[in-house]
Amino acid sequence: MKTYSISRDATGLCFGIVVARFNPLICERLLEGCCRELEARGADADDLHVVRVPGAFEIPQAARILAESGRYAAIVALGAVIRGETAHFDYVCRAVTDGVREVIRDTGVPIGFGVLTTEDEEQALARVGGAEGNKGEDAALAALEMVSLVSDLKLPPTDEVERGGE
Ligand code: INI
Repeated sequence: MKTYSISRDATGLCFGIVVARFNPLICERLLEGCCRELEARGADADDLHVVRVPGAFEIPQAARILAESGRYAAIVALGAVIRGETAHFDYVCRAVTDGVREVIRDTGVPIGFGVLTTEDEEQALARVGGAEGNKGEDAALAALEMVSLVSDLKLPPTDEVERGGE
């Protein structure tokens, strides 16, 4: 069996991070987790470029501009949509998930999806450093893994199981 190798080495890579300002306590913790993960994997803090948008609904527009700029190896999208606080929860969730997926499809640039969609703030807090870990870290790692995969998949697989990182 041959496998495609995975790199988790962020050395020398530049990332665009789009973070919503809505639900700031949650979103700032997502951002901390995201940056911590990328720096732990070798990224330079100066290569993490953060753009804050009003809410999750605005994430895809900013992500598209960053992706189309060609400056970034990957984008990370961070936000928190909490059902208890909005009657249009479903619309905002749909807009941000569809929008981010369309940017990936149209540009080919990997985007880690760290937008929480939860029933209440308690569930969101559990996902930014509580019982469920930090989804900002998870989204950053997913984006990083996709950077090498999207180029490696154009070539036949190697026999290596993994390379770089843990
Ligand atoms: N935006 C969020 O990121 N999370 C939410 O929970 C939320 N709620 O509750 O409404 C929310 N709304 C704002 C929306 O994303 C847009 O910024 C707004 O509609 C202006 O376009």
